[in-house]
Amino acid sequence: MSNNALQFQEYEYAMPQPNAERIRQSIVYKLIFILGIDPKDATPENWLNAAMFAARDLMTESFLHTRRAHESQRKRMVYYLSMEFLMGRAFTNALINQNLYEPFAQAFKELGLDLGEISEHEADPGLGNGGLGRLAACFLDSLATLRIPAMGYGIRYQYGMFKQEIVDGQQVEKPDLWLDNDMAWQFSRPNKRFLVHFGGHCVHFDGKVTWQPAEQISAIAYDEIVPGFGAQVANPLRLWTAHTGDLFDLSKFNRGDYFAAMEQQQKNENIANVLYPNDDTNEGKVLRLKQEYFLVSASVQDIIDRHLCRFPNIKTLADEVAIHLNDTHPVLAIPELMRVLMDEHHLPFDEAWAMCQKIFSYTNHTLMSEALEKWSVNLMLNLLPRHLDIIYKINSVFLEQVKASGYDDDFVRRVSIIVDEHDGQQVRMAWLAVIASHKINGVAKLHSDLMVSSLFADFAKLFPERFTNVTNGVTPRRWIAVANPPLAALLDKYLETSDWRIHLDKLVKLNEFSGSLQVQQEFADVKRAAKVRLADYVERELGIKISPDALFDVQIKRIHAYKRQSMNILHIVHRYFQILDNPNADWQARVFILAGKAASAYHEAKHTIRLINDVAKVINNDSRVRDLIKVVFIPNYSVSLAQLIIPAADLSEQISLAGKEASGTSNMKFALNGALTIGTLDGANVEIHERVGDEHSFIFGNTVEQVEALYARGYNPYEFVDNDPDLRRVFHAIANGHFSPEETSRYSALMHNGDHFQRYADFRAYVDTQLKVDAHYRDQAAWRKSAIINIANMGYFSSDRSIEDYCRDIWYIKPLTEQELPNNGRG
Ligand code: 26V
Repeated sequence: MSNNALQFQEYEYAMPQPNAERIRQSIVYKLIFILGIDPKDATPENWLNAAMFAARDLMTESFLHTRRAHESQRKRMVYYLSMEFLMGRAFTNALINQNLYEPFAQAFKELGLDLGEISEHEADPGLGNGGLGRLAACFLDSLATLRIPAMGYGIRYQYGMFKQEIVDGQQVEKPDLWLDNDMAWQFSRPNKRFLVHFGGHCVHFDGKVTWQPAEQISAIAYDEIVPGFGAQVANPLRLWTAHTGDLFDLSKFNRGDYFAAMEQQQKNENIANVLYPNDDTNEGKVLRLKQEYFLVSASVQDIIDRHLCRFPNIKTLADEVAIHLNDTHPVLAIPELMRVLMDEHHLPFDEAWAMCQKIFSYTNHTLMSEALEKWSVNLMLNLLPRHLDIIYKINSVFLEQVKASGYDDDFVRRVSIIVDEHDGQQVRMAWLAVIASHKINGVAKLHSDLMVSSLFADFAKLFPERFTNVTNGVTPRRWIAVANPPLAALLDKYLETSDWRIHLDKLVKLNEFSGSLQVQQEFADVKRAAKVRLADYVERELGIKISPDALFDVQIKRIHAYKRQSMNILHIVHRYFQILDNPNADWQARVFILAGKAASAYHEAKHTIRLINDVAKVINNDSRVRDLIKVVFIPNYSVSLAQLIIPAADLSEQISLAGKEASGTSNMKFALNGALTIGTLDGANVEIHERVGDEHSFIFGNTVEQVEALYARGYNPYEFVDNDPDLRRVFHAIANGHFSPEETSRYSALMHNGDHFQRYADFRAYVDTQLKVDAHYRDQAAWRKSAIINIANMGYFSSDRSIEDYCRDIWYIKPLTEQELPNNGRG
């Protein structure tokens, strides 16, 4: 029998029919023989580790089968390049996706352990900032579930997102060494090693260009297995680490300057050290540029290697490969691929360029100018001289075409990749992405429309066919099946099928039950159980007692001025004053829950966190409020915390200034878990509202057009403050130190900051709408009905639908069919 014909089932580890008994044996085996630990001494972490090894064995089978299918079927593949993947914990997700949760739970029970408790010991790898990183993780889940030939590429940062502690009400950042308790979930691939070069200069000779770099570093792969739901397919997420190994600064080493060469080695190993904890400003730091190039250089080399293993000719690359750029962060993949095609495979510019335009596509995730990446020409010249050359060439060919089409000089200047700024010439990465990609998409209808009418208006004139929309989605596996098993059970029961997990549209049948008191009661029980779980956590971790009978009003996301957490606070303070004024009115008890991290240099956002905590301290300790309001800031927001909080929410706060939130994805997760939305007409709120209807969601505030009109006539925040006595009172209380008596001017700047995101303009509509929320909640039957209708109409927001859109409209990729995949009997 040739190697190729080996069947994995021949090996004991394959466990063709995993049952609780075999799983128990496997876990104990791993504990003793892989980890070298005596069961009598094993900690929960050790047990978890052993169980993860046991689960990984089972996934490996699907993974290798998938790889064989990719190799033999030679299907076109998509590579998803992203600087961030916020995967969340892997273990429970893997068990659920492979239909192994029950036998593992049973195996643990037989060992006298509780699976739920043990799985809480897994670290949550925070390899991303927020929405963009979590979207990438949902997409990987959908790609595997839909059997799409796909692979993710990212960086295996040693330190992910910082750990947030709250000390005296303020955010303190601590390093998060998530690899410390490494669960050995990833496969290290020491043979997948590529050199990445930096610096030096270009030599032009005989019509050819060669780049003679000054430094080199190796990228080494780790593969994380991403199991699709149903145990048929598992795709790799390939994460690169930086290793200098025996490679140094070549010139210094050659000069015999050993220590200087070693010093350089130290510096280079920093490349994969830390995730930039910024999602709102582009700082233009050298290390960040190095990280971006490190990712794309290793990935492009790997993609080409993989292609040449399957196909003999580099010229067919564009037929076999799609590369997707998750925002502009991996955009250097464009000049890198051009460089490899031209300098290493000797293709002429035109041919290489035509291939690139077929291969690349790009998603824009923000219109905010602060976050748009630009790199200084000088910096690029020092670090990536050949790439700068290529970018100049791309730009000049492009601008010639634009001129030839009759556009004026001003237009030509506006679309140029290179722009003159006060601090020198800059390369606009988004421009490069648009010029090189055959498709550019926004992430919600409104955002895609604004993208075409504002940021990329000039380009939309040139290439209208390139611009499209793919509304974001979220995976129902993690956001219902893993995060909210009781809700999953309820859906199984009333939909009479479990396959809403892969056909989320099936939720629509729930509409028929929205009026049933029985279903409403069962839903209420599920919701209450989730609220009790969260209340227990809050009491245990923060020592604050909250009642599960109160309305849980939740805003959890990155802290940013445009997301307007401070407007939420304006409402809380307003409500507080109203209760003090009218203590005997029929107030609905509420618990306000907030969580989120602020970029470490973003002072306004950090002040907002402090304000939340200062307000919480005063209100939570004011006995006159009699538990009618509690305010809780939950530290260290993460995917795992989101899984705990979202199922417990009654009300989902989506209150960004219209036009600023590209999509939002927590809005979808909340609605899917039966929370009602209070939100502005921004991002995907618009599409959620379209499906859920006016009666079952609370839309308020200015529209994009009204916001624009306010800016246009010269927005004056005091006009709103002065004309609304309620707002005036709240405003002055906060600004004058009512909540910070020890430092009365603490929030003066936060309140008098020009109100760029128009909190004061939307205040009245917001607080009035909150009263409608109370009224609706008081009618519990009506509220439960609305919650069920929310769930029923979320089918569209599955990330499976988003991925199908990408495959059909952008990547032109087809899934592996059932026949193309060997079945391992666990589907
Ligand atoms: C931006 C930057 C700017 C340069 C420096 C590093 C860095 C790192 C991350 C980002 C990401 C900002 C963009 C982002 O996360 N956008 C969010 O994407 C979500 C998924 O599409 C979307 O739902 C959110 O509305 C959008 O804010």
